[in-house]
Amino acid sequence: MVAKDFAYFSAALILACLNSGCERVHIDRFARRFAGSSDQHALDDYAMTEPNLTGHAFMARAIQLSLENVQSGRGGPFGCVVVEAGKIVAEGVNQVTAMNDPTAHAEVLAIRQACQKLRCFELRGCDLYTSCEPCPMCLGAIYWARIHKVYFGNLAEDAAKIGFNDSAIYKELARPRAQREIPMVPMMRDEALAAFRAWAEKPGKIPY
Ligand code: AZG
Ligand code: ZN
Repeated sequence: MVAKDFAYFSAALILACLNSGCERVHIDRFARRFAGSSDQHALDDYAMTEPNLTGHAFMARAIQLSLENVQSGRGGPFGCVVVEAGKIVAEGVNQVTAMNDPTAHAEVLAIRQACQKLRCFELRGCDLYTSCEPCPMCLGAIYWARIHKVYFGNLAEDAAKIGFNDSAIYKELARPRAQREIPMVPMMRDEALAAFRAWAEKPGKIPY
């Protein structure tokens, strides 16, 4: 009987805590339970209610990389880090001019490095911190890599103000194909479909 009363009392207390005032207690327990685990969603729920100080350190590193890249004369003012389980697994800076590669954006290089390091073609569970909102190319890479969450510093509009095309390309994507600045011309679809049919029917392929 005493044990039963105690159980009722505990249940009432927990419910009262969850319903009002004691959300922090619940969240702290929640966060501790998942700390160090790979359950990124649980940690994110926590991050939404508490200032994420480690997140600020990761963004500070991305911004530092962007500034150093300008000072060293290596490339554009962009830096990026990929984070897995609270640790930086890869860093990237813009190297378009240094590498003669228009795709050598900070985010693409950081994603490539992270994939090599983790020996995986996906970065599920990883977060990406970039000193500037990703351009459409990098956003595509981020989606293909299955990055979990993106944090960004400057806006694409800020990049536009100093001469980078990021937001102009976003606007292009919103236009119908035929009205884009670079003409997009469909051709030989039937022939091109052969490889797609072969892929669709291929047994044992590695889907991605
Ligand atoms: C860029 N925008 C971002 N976000 N990152 C880079 O590396 C870039 N280079 N040019 N625009
Ligand atoms: Zn980019």
